[in-house]
Amino acid sequence: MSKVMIISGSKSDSAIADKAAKVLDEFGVEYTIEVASAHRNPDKVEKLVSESGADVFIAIAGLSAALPGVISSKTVKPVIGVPVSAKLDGLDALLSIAQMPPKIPVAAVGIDNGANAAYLAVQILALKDEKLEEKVKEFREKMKE
Ligand code: C2R
Repeated sequence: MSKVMIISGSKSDSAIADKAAKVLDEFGVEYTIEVASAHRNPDKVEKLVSESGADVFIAIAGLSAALPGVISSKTVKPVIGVPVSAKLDGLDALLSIAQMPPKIPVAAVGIDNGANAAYLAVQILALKDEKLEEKVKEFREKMKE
């Protein structure tokens, strides 16, 4: 079963999803990638989230980025939102993700930063996975070189 589910609001976000996937591949973390828009097809989003056994969700969206918040409303697992720079240099999406109403949090990474979403997902999973924790520590050590 995949540990991470990456959902983007559109096929046009695929470059950002690929950045996240690359990092998850590097850490050997299983994931699935889906495209589903909370605006265009909320039923699909709900089905994906409710049927997914993932421990962490990465939600990628530009413009009025409802997707990460809607995913968060359907699960108690952590949701990491990635704002995409479709318009307004991504500020619209960043604020949509960071400014969630109280009690339904979404973690927000930087604009177009799919990689950071994956690093954070890996660290969340490492809380309950000693081998993964070791990999993260090794990775951090290498960073110092
Ligand atoms: P199109 O390229 O398909 O027109 O999408 C997508 O994430 C994409 O960045 C343009 C942008 O619209 C975003 N989108 C959302 C949602 N659905 C699509 N923010 C949503 O449900 O939040």
